[in-house]
Amino acid sequence: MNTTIDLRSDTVTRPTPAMRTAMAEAVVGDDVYGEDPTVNRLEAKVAEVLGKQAAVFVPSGTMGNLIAVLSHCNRGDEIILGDQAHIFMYEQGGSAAVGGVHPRTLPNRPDGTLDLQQVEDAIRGDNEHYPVTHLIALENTQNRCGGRALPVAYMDAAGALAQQHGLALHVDGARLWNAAVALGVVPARLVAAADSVSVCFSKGLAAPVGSAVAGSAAFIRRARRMRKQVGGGMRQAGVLAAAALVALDEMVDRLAVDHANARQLAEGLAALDGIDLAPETVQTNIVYFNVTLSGMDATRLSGRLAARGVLINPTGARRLRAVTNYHVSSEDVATVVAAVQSALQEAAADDAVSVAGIYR
Ligand code: TLP
Repeated sequence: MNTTIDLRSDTVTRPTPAMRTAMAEAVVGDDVYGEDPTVNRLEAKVAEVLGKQAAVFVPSGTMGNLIAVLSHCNRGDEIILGDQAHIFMYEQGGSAAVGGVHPRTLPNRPDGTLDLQQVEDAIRGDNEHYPVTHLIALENTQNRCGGRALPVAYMDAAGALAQQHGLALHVDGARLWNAAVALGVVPARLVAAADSVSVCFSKGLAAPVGSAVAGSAAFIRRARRMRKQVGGGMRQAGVLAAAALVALDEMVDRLAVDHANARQLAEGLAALDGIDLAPETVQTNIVYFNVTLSGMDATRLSGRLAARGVLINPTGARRLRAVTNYHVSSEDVATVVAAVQSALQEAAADDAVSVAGIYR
């Protein structure tokens, strides 16, 4: 029996009973030969859901982004992306390290978008001093901006800008499902203007493993070659694709529950002395907050919460991130708020004791 409430990420979600059954019963074959019927079914379904010609199944979101960038760009080309983008922050600089692709970062605005005027200004002219700008990448939802959903009109405008300048647009849609649910649109509409999209099944949708990249048929042929090159060609991967199919069929609409729980958490935390957060900015399942209590920092608060059975990661000196997910209920959220309050009160009491100690 697991009594820990784990808000470190939605990546911690475990497969549902329906997924385990589907995995056990999956019809499989060698996917590198294109012979796994379950993988083929998943790829066709992902392409359809995202409104693209084709898709390729990959082990992780990181690999999906990497092969997408590598399939768009040659060595020395430049990608324009946000300074808070997962591709820039959390992928070990893979597109530069593996693909020789030069990152040109622009500040993400608090709502997760890039200023499209700044994007346009950053596009390089034809000058032999410069790398060749080839790609714009957006992230929807934008994780480090608090899981903000970038709206359809913005996505369309970014796509139009890319097209006008002969660039490609890639969307890191690890949580595109969350964005679609929060905005009340189908995923395909959100990425209609994108040339490629990566999506994940193993985060909010609770599948154990797996992501996909979608785009034109020609682009996905290149991406498939890149996947093989970086060691992502899987064999009887249908056991994983089977869980991803269940994820798409059964787990997308329920993300609204995670979003409601995140809002409840944000409102509960915002009411506490020593916590700073604007609950109205919480749109999906990610809640960033700052601890302002003097003498307390994010690592210490995280430690005190762990001692109370609540796991929340520090993401900065005073900043923490809590991610609601399939295993976290509304009652759990109430428990988490109470645990944060008690951790802060205990810290304040300890502080009072040590101050008293100084003057004794
Ligand atoms: N994000 C993880 C950590 O790496 C930060 C998390 O806990 O949120 N794109 C986005 C927007 C992501 O948030 C992540 C994972 C990925 C790509 C990478 O996916 P995986 O972990 O499957 O490689």
